[in-house]
Amino acid sequence: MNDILITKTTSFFQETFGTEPQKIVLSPGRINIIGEHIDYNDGYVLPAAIDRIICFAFEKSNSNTSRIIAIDLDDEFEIDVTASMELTDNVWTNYIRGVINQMKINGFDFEGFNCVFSSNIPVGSGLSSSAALECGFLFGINELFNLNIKPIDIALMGQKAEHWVGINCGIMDQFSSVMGQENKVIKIDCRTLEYEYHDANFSDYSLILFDSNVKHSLMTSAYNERREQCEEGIAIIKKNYPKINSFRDCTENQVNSLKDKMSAAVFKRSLFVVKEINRVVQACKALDNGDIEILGQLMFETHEGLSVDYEVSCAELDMIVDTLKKEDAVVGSRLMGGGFGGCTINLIKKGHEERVKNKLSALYFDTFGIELKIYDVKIGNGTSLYNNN
Ligand code: GAF
Repeated sequence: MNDILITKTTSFFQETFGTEPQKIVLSPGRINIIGEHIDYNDGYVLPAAIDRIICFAFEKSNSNTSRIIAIDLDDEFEIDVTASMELTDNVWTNYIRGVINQMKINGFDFEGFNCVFSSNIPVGSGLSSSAALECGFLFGINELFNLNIKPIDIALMGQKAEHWVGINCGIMDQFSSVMGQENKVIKIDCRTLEYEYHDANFSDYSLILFDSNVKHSLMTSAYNERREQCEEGIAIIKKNYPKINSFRDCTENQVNSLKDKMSAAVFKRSLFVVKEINRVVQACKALDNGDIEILGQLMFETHEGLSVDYEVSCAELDMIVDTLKKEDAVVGSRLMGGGFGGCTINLIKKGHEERVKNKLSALYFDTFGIELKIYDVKIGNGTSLYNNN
């Protein structure tokens, strides 16, 4: 699949500019095993890069003008890299503008370029195509102009670009897109940015994504609101327990003791975060020990928390998880990413995948009149240069 994408992108580049690309970059989407809405709460997350990517082809344009072409959208724009960056109505271009803006703010100097890109990461499915776009683009400019930007700074600038576009996201998506390793999940400490790789060995279970194929428009505003509610929650906790600095140092009992001091929403969000941080720690141990049943159980609990306490699920995602919970062959399932649509991540006993897929697809279509999409993903490497010689 990726070979076809690389050929398509490079051929398009050659036909458009009449030259060979000077750099080709592959930038992956991500999954998250567990630890949702935890990155901006200074906790731990357990994501991984996947084998679905955006492919970019770059060359220097030898002027200040840059031309950027999104093949799949049949759209393009030109930009003067020395001009100041403004948000526009054409959303995809804002991610590029946001990255250029960040690079300039951080003092990185570069000239004009031509860039063509194409993707096989589904958009709006919770697989973080936006982080792949930001980080892959930034990685390419870094390589093209030898700017010596460290991988972690690529991730951090990508995150800032996303903030500029309007979502106050945490670091998980950009970090995993840049730092991913084949067959490894990354346990990231989002407070210190320390990280460790763990084998992504799910033993007798296959990792499968079910895409609800819905995207409820609330996402941006609700995401930012959740973040604000968590900030309010931790502020109340700190005030009452001065030794506590973040949710990870807090117990469920301590949150419960502050129920009367918090609004109902802030209380529920805070409780979810404390529980979810503990689940990530347990899940990582379970993965290391090959206890996939325990890992799966924790995933079901995460979904329940995201649905009831964090309120970022929707009827379609709840239906998928509720249906799969009744299947003996499904050991774990939960919504993945920001929520309000997109994918569930599921662990299905090997040999039962096709049966479960067929049954769920039929039921999902009967219930919502919507086609369920299915992705068998593999855990892949982070953003990298592709050598076309
Ligand atoms: C989105 C955000 F971009 C991430 O930072 C993360 O908060 C995630 O939602 C929820 O875990 O993907």
